[in-house]
Amino acid sequence: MLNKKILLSVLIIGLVAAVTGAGTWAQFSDTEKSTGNTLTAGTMNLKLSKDGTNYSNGVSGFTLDGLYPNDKGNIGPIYVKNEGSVDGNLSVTINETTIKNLENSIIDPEIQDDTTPEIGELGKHLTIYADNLTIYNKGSIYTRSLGSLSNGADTKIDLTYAVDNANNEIQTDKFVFDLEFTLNQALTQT
Ligand SMILES: [Ca+2]
Ligand SMILES: [Ca+2]
Ligand SMILES: [Ca+2]
Repeated sequence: MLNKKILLSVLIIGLVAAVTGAGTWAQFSDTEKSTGNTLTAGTMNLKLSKDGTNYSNGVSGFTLDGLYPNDKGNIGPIYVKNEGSVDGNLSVTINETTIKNLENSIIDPEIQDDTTPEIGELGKHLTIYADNLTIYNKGSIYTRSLGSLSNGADTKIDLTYAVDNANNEIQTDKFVFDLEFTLNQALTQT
């Protein structure tokens, strides 16, 4: 019995000695570095073009003349490009503060139907589409998603219009507006 206790004590002492003595043992070692790690934020830069080649930060609008009741047609194409490094989602709307309904003087045929010389009526009878999605309809504005635009990608948006069954009150009237395209970072990057 005594021998067993002595043997156990010797084993424990030996184990403690082995553990505490480990740090003092010599061993090889080597360290190397990966230097200058740098993380840089990307870019998101939407650009527009009217011909698909000369992209810039915004373009001048289109000018159409000669609209008439029940008329419809093309306003023009706008090319949009994501020149950034980050994927985005494109949307378009009309900036409400830029809308002008100009009377442009009441001419003789208008007199019978138009009693408001300060405001034009064309906007009340007009619908505007971007890729066949309504973005303006007789005074109401809509923001429309035009899909994803990955980094470096471009696409063409067709702008069209339609005039309803208006009467003489729209003659010579002008409807002026700014289009606003917005590119928002996509939640999932490819
Ligand atoms: Ca007029
Ligand atoms: Ca008027
Ligand atoms: Ca008018």
